[in-house]
Amino acid sequence: MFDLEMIKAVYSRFPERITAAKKHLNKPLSLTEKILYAHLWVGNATTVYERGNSYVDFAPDRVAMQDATAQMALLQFMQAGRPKVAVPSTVHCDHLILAKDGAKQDLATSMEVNKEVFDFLSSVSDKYGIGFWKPGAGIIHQVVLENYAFPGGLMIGTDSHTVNAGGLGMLAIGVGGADACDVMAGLPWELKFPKLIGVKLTGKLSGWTSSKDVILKVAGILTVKGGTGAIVEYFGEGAESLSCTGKGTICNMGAEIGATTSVFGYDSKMSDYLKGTGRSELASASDEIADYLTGDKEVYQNPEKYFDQVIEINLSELEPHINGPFTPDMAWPISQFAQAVKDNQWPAELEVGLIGSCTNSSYEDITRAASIAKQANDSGIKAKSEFTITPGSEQVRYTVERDGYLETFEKMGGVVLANACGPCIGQWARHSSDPNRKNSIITSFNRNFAKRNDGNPNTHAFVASPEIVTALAIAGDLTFNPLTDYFTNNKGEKVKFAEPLGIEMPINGYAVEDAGYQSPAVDGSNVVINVSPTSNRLQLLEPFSAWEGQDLKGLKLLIKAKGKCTTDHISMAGPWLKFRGHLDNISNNMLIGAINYFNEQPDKVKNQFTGEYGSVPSTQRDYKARGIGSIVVGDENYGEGSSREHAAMEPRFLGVRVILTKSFARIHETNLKKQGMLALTFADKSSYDLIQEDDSFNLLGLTTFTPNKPLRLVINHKNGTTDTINCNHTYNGQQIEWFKAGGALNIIRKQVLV
Ligand code: MIC
Ligand code: SF4
Repeated sequence: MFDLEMIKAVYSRFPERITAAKKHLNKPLSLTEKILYAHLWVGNATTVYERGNSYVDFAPDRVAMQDATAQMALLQFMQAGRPKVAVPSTVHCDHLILAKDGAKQDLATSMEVNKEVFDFLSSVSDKYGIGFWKPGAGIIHQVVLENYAFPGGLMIGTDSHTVNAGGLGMLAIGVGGADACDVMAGLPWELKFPKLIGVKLTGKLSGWTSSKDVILKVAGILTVKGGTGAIVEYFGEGAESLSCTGKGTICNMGAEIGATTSVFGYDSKMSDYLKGTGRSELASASDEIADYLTGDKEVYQNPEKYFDQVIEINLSELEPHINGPFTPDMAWPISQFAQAVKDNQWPAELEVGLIGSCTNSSYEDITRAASIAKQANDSGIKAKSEFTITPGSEQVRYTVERDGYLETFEKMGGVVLANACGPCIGQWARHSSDPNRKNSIITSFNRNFAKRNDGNPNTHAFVASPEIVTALAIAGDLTFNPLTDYFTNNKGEKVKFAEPLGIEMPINGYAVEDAGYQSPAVDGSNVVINVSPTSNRLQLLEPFSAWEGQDLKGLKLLIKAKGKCTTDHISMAGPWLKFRGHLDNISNNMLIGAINYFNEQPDKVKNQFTGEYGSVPSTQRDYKARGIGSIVVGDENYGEGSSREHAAMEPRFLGVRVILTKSFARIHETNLKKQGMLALTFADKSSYDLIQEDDSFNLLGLTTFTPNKPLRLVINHKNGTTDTINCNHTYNGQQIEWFKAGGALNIIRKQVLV
């Protein structure tokens, strides 16, 4: 399945390109720089790229897509007019799978409900030469780690947690479907040359502390936007002591700090993992160029000199952490957590513990959590909370079942769910009497935004390592600290948990009967792709219209969003996932989670023509019908979270012209540009306060739209006064062309036609 020849070809370029880059820059290089310079589209570096400023074209080695985003990516690719994908690509069916009764039943139901979409993805994959991982095969990032990730590689994926592959020394970056479409069409992929954050790990993990705690701690330090525009590179003796899958966990959740990606240098743990997952030849190939697959010694010895920011964490002193609720960066060392629960009056009763997901379902994670579950079983007690396990891949599931660990969880009262995203993405049919009840859950997943897991805004979701989740689920109590507190066994005795014990990789090796892979047709030209015009799940795309060539006048305010506005607020997942291939239908969820600044309510905005309050999508549809464009105003880090480009395509489709915010999350900003939208920021953040509910706007300067030159926005208030402000943008020349053409895809299409 994995393409050793391709990887060897990539490796053969490393020595020359990296040596040339070092000479060019006249300094030692971090791993991040090595990988980037080895993947420049133009070959050797021709200028000095300014970190955080220069847009650079790269040539990624692979593309990975998951079912919920692949639909839009592939609908766009179908318009690009190419017979086959230009780089190895895969599709993974994982997000559309329900979590309700248990793996077997849920998988069967999901295959039936989503048949049309899975058939579409399978036939498009077949036609265009894309590897297809069937429902049940596993979660994209775990499958990629086991099969495709390689040290020194550059990959893009249509999911923000693509970054997981950094655990195997790869620069793996989450993007929107339009970016994936370009790369599959054989075009370069553009990224602003990142800033570099170095994280030096000293000491060694022990006891209850695990890799998850490293990233929970880092999230607390950097916050959800601290990594924006940067790649985080981990190094130091502590890094070398972490298992490869543990490194994957750290990189995976690095998406939560907004980092472009995170990476570890190639080491013996990675080599062991490659060998353990049937890739010994790749391990030897990596060994041969090992020096090029990690940062230079001088860089790691004097990190302050070479990184833009350096963080140091001593693993020997690191405490287990619990992060949340409602945001992944609210970090609590476990010793302070019980007090925080009390002080904030979070519900102390723990209703559900959920382990697994793309970030924490390795053999090591499962064995560590199972060592805790076993202690409950040995004490004759069951978990007080509900408890679920989502394995990351069929290979992991099969192996842990063979080795008896799933049975351990089941004995404790756990339910094994399908190898899929399930509850992590709101595909969770939670058994609850009241969908608005205030309650607490804890997961080993990544994200805990309001409503994410079960759609209930009052579910307080916390994030911790699988072993901490397991212990708390057994106690049924959020304030339980397994390091110091006692639980009661079936004899009424007070007992303390022994520390978790894990096994990095299965002693008898990984095994699987049917991994769930389908290879594409050798010649796909005869494969026909059917999309029914009456389908409510899939809709072929119509090109967006080009810019009208003039300034935008008379725009209305659609919504001024207050506070956190993640992609989950802009285009909610859960029940809406089913419309990810149907732009018109999914547009009915546009911004329904965003809080209206003027009334503090979601999905209730004023229609400036009728004066009535209605839902955001219906109000915007009314503006569209009247031929009036609009503006969405946002706060800081607008669009954080997912890579889903629906959050950009929906406003584009419904006629919003400008998104004006205090700041953007990277992937979302690019997605907006790709779709021909204007993503602008307040030159002076306090101008956010000038925006009033009945405002109309004129956006000026578009006829001379140039890089680094602000645009002017005239704000006409209802009382007849006006304010004029500067709006910054980060469009380069190429991106301005996207805007003018009405979207990047219109340009590709034109190139194909000539
Ligand atoms: C997520 O974790 O939010 C998702 C669901 O995996 C998304 C992708 C999506 O919205 O389909 C992501 O992280 O990019
Ligand atoms: Fe799936 Fe959750 Fe991982 Fe996203 S974070 S890929 S929804 S398991």
